[in-house]
Amino acid sequence: MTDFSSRLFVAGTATEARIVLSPIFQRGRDSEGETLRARVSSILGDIRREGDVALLRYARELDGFRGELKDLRVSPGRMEESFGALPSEIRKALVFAKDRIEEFHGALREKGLSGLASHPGKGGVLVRPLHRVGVYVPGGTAAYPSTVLMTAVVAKVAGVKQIVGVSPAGPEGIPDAILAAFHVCGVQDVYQVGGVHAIAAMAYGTGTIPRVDKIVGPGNRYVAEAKRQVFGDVDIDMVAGPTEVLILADDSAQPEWLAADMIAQAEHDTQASAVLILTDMTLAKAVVLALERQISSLPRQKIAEESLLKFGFILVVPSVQVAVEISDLVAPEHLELQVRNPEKWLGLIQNAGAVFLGSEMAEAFGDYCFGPSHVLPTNGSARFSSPVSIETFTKRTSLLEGFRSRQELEDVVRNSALLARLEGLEGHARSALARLENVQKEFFP
Ligand code: HSO
Ligand code: ZN
Repeated sequence: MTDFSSRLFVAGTATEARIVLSPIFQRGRDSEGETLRARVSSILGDIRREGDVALLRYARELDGFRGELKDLRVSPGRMEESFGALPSEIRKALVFAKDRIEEFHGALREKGLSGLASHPGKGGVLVRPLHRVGVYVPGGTAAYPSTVLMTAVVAKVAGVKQIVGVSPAGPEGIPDAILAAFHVCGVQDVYQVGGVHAIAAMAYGTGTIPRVDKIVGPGNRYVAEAKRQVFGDVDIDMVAGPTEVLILADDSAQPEWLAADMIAQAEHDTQASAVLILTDMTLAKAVVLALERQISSLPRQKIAEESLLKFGFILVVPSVQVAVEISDLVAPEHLELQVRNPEKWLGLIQNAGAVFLGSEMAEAFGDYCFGPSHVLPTNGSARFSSPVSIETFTKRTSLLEGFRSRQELEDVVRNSALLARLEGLEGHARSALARLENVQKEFFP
């Protein structure tokens, strides 16, 4: 039986806690970085120069794909079949999740995030959906149908016209569950190709895969680096890192639920992190025991164990106030508030991808069915970025229209001309002045 008592720590202040938690800030920052960047850059260059020829070569070499170029595209019929082959309960669960995601984001759209928001005489902003978006779905044990829903459904609600899906082929092609999820979202253009070459194909376009306006979705370190490098030629949602949860608990929390939520995060990946911060040593000890008991029957025990032993922390602090300070330093992807009156603490929180209020609200609800996208900022990036939402799939155009009075026109003309001359741009000054004859005279005696 694994002993998790070594994961129990005490910290008096947020600064002390930061030192204890330092391993989680080091994740993914090792010496391999240079080599990885160079490898990614060379694959991107090959696809950019050679298009389909390089795409097929890399698909065969790196994904183990055996077909020809024309076989890269998955037929819509095949996706429908994959959906039909699932047990009816699971089909219903996919549709249930899709409906809830649609409802959640649809309600936000109704609140005025789209359309023309114009103030008379001031212009405003025009909001338009992106035309074509690429959804990347990782392969291997991180091939989640839920991620298809959490990106494609949101894009659809935002009004994106065309969604291109890519996912590595693997020995038997893209897993049926992923294809079924694409079918549920009504995505027609799916290609069995993954990795850096798939990102490159969507960023630059090849004969087979069309160029998209934005690439979204998680991926391994290569995919994350590829997204970082193509950014500028195409937009990206974020550079995703390993997933993480931070749970704040007071003595009202239940040790079994706390342990279950830590394990749920840790089972994702050996680099995943689960941090529990609480004010009660007795509860902390109960969680250690609950972890040991619960993990022993977990199918992904090995992964969860490795993750918890490296990046799992049960940290006892003097107050919820200190716990909140620590949370803001970590800026976690998921923050659970398993405390009394969670709303009371919400006001103090600045940095988190998603907050789960109250002990009833398991993070797993957010992964599947609650409604917001589970594609969230990781690795501390909640300090400056946001979850995937309809805003991810829209862009804004500024509008300038109309003056409310002649005085306003004169002021704008005169001050524009002054600033233009300050910059040595006489052409700009004249263009502004041309709009107002009598002001012009004043400037051109
Ligand atoms: N917790 C992951 C999402 C996920 N969980 C997918 C289960 N499937 C990152 O937010
Ligand atoms: Zn999850």
